[in-house]
Amino acid sequence: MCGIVGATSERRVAGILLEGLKRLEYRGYDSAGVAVIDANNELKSVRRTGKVQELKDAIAQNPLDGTIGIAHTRWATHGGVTEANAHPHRSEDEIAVVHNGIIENHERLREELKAEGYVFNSQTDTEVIAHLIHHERKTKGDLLDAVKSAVRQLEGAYGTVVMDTKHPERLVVARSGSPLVIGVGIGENFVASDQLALLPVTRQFIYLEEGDVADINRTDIAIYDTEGNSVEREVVESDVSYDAGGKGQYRHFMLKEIYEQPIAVRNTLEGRLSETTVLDNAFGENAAEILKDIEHVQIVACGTSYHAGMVARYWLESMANVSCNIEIASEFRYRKSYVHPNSLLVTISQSGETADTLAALRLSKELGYKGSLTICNVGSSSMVRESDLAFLTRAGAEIGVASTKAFTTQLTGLLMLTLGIGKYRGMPEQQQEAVVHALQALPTKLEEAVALADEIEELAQDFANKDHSLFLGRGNQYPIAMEGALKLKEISYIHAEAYAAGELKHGPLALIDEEMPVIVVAPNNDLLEKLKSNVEEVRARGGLMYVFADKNAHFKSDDTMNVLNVCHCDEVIAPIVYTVPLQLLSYYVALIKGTDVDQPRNLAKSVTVE
Ligand code: HGA
Repeated sequence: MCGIVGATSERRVAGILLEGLKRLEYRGYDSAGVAVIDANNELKSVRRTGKVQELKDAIAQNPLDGTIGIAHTRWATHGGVTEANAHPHRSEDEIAVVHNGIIENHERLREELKAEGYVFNSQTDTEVIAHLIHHERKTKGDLLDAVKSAVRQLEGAYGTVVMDTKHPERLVVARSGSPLVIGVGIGENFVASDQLALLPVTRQFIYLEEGDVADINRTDIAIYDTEGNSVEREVVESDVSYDAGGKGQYRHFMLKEIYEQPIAVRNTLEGRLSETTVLDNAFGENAAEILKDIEHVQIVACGTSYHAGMVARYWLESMANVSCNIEIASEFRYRKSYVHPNSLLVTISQSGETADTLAALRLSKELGYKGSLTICNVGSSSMVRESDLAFLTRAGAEIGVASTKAFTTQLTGLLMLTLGIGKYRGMPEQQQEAVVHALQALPTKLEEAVALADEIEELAQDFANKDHSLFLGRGNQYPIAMEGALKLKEISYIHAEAYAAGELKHGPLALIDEEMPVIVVAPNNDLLEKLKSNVEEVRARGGLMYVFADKNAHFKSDDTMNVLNVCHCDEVIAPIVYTVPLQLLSYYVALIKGTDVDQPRNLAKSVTVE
């Protein structure tokens, strides 16, 4: 999603801003821009569609010389991908604005501002912010007052940074529904939508809260809450490490992150298990106070995280003896749902800033949940800060847009949550211990799964010129089939659908022919025989199958079936283990097709707009 960087310093800031944008590139974007106020007190800006590198090249030709500036990577929501729609947007060559989010009442504001004589140069919702602030500043005189008054008129979501030639030493920023963090420097200060952008210049951060407006110059930071009161916000020292060039020996971040899964999961487990069960405080201090009373779990998530939640439903109902619903956040937040007594709301998000999931979490506060828990990879995120309980996945920074290690560590956390709730709901001790042992074996099993890479690379050749594919699974492997299909779609652009294998005969069998490869996830569980019947249904219709099977499941390769043997593992961790070969398949297919693996077209990493 969009990225924001801003800086006010004694030194020139263009280099800092561009490096910040580079570090946010992984989030996905379609255009980028920088604006500075130069020594003649003039606004200078450069914008480009395409990659940050193109913006960098353009600025190398015509250097931007200023000690205060703002920069943006845009993922278009309103208006096409054009230079004119790229941020920063300007008003009367005095105000410049960058914005993440969506202004829902932009049409009405646009008409009102046009009536005041403002001329619009873009189709974006963002441009109304620039003109509105300019309009307010004309009457109020001061930039801070103008921004405060303008944001009161905005409906929707924004993280915005504003610069004004009439106040050339200040950045005024506002946050509502889209994250912003202030980077505290020595004799210089910064702002960004994600601390990763600022790690080369500072490790001291202030996380703005919802409704905050801040007035920042080189030496001072003043913050005001929604009521306009001056407030103090804690300065936090970040321990995040992120090497922007850090693909190591790997060709893509995605491949690196697939290979990192054994270690990522080891980190997820560390210090959180006893010999017999999970420790309550894995979910936060006093977690037991909430977990012990839980009678129902409502999971809310989007995309890959939603698939993790789907697997968790199988685990929670079958082992923790607790009922569980799972819903896509964008649906949940706009429907009136029934809240069971003593319900726990579980949100799942890599970034902890996913707009729809965050909105669902906020909504849940009014709905009478017993408590909320987030499964999240970013400790400083809004979701972690706003949930009663949090389980940090410790996957490390995930840069590839297509989620890999975030997903397997989420699953690991959710299996631990099954223990965390199950132990209060009569889950037999022996069963808890068995899950603990399976979890302890998981990193090694993931190493074995990753070692299938060469075989899968070969298999991938068969998919490169296919347009469609079908993924099948049963039970808790059905969501894994869905995740496999999502990965293939995301990075190779091959149309992929997943079905619970028992559903085949209710429609999708009509699609089967030799042009439609069928990928089957087949661990050795009690649904294996049922799955084998489904495989025969495909074979009888001339389908070509790729079966990812437990070596004890006795599938044999032949003319219509390619079998890839996956290591034998405990059934309870099989969904996590079988994820890896499917990730590798989509990676190698994308590689052969030559798509942009780490930044697939039209997609963004942290989806901070609804
Ligand atoms: N609505 C703005 C910003 C979009 C955004 O935040 N994307 O992540 C635009 O379309 O330019």
